[in-house]
Amino acid sequence: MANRRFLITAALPYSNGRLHVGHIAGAYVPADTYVRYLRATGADVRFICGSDDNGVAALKTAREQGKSVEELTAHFNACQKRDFDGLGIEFDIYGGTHQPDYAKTHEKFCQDLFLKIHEKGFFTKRSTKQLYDTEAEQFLPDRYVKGTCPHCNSDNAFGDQCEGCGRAIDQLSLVNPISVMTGTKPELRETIHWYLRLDQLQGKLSEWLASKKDVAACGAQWRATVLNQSLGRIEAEGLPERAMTRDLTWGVPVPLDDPDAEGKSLYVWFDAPIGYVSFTGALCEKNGEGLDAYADWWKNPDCNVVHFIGEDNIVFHAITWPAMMLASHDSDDLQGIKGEYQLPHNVVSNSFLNIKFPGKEEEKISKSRGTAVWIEDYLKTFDPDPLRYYLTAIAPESARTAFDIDDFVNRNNTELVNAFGNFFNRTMTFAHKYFDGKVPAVGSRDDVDTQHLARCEQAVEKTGAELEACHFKAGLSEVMALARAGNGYFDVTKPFLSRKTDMDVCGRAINVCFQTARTLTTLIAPFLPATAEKCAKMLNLDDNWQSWANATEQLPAGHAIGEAEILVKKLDPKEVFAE
Ligand code: B3M
Ligand code: ZN
Repeated sequence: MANRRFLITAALPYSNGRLHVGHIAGAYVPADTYVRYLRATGADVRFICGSDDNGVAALKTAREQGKSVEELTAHFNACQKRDFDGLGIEFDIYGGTHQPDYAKTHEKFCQDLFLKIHEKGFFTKRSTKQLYDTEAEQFLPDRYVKGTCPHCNSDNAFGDQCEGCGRAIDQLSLVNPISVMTGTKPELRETIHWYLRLDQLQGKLSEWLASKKDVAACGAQWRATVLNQSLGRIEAEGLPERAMTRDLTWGVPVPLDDPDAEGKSLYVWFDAPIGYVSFTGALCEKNGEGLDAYADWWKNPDCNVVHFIGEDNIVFHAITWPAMMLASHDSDDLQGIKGEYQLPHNVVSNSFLNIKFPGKEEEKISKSRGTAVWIEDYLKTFDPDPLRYYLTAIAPESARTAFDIDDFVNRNNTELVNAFGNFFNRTMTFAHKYFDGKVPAVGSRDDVDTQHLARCEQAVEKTGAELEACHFKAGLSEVMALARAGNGYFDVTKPFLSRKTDMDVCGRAINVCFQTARTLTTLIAPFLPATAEKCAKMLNLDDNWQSWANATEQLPAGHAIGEAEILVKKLDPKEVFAE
């Protein structure tokens, strides 16, 4: 397992608002968990994120808030960075597609790729009709126009995507379009754009996506939702060409020496995924390896690129972005040629998270209706790990789930506190009281002991297998099952009785409890890093305690342990609901 190489990305949040629990459940907690696990196995990993600053989303919000778009995106880039830090989501770099430190490099990467695709003949320049706001005197790309979805009839459809059904939308297909700028009815005007020939790339894309159905052959477990929304969509409807330029000046300028390109930018979904690459370059530069070292990650068949996203981003990561990379290839190979962009090893997507407040029905998370739990607010009162725990335990890995505030409190108190925390607590307390703060002697282990220790070994294997497959919820439940088994072992061996009759027997049981706690510390670390740090400190472990290979390493008899600490706080429902 040593020397595996992974480039992990988490979707670039739009820098026009704060982050809520839905964002975090979708892409960030799972990505961070995966990165931590991979590192524990010895893999060489880079973890990339940053803000998605370009396009209409930020422009629109800046206009509403009376700020410059630069000011707005810088502000939210910093807020989001703080939220991630507070949750222990540790990127190697947090860039931003239009942040001062990254914009130049980003622009260069985007323009280079655009020109390469252009040179390969995968763009058609086409004159089309687009919606134009005569009052604002501008075209209305993407979210600047709102209307009724032609697919699902939702009134919440925009010129790029429907919020109701998640489908990509051609603005001309919107029923009753309205300008978001002025509320007026737009008219059609002629404009020119560059379209990516997805129709010509469709064959290769389907072949590549179909290869992802075979887990053994491709070495990655692709989720059904991702394959359905990509391969399924291609098979059902085929791929039309899509415009990759916009009538906007906020973004990456179209790099063509052509008067028709003037005043136009690259489509935000063209530039955003390239952010992953340009931020990798910036990271390499920061690390003193030089910008070009990005290619060791992106154009190297030995590196696995894995994208973590929410379900509304599937089409862009499993179709458009791979199509852009394929269109840039000189060789005909789908993948595997050194020096060319490598298609993602996996695209891991979660469904949306609903929310349920006490005494109310489950509902969608919505900023405008105020039905969100904001990370900034959460972190003012609570530790990060209870949230990481809950969001993994209820992860919407295959379908929507709900963040239920009652359930959050309840699971924290019954699972994290009563099962996990309590096991550490009783083991630690016992050793301090009766064994002078040291791990007692092994003694002569009986079947119950050896079976329990074998159970620890199995937990390491099973948790690892689940995490390899990006089954985070299942992985966490393996760890929690081991914590409960630890309590079961404690109850069955009854050191609290044997301490009065036979200290050897008592010590033997406590020794096994310490070995279990040692294993649990490594296993919980990818999920709950702050809690695991506390465990490691209590057990007084040496520096490489996170290594997966050492998870069942035995703590020697006589090993001095640290102070007992409260691992997880009980949450008082009254206090939580007051928030
Ligand atoms: N900015 C996030 C979203 O749809 C979008 C992701 C870009 S990833 C390249 O909320
Ligand atoms: Zn719809």
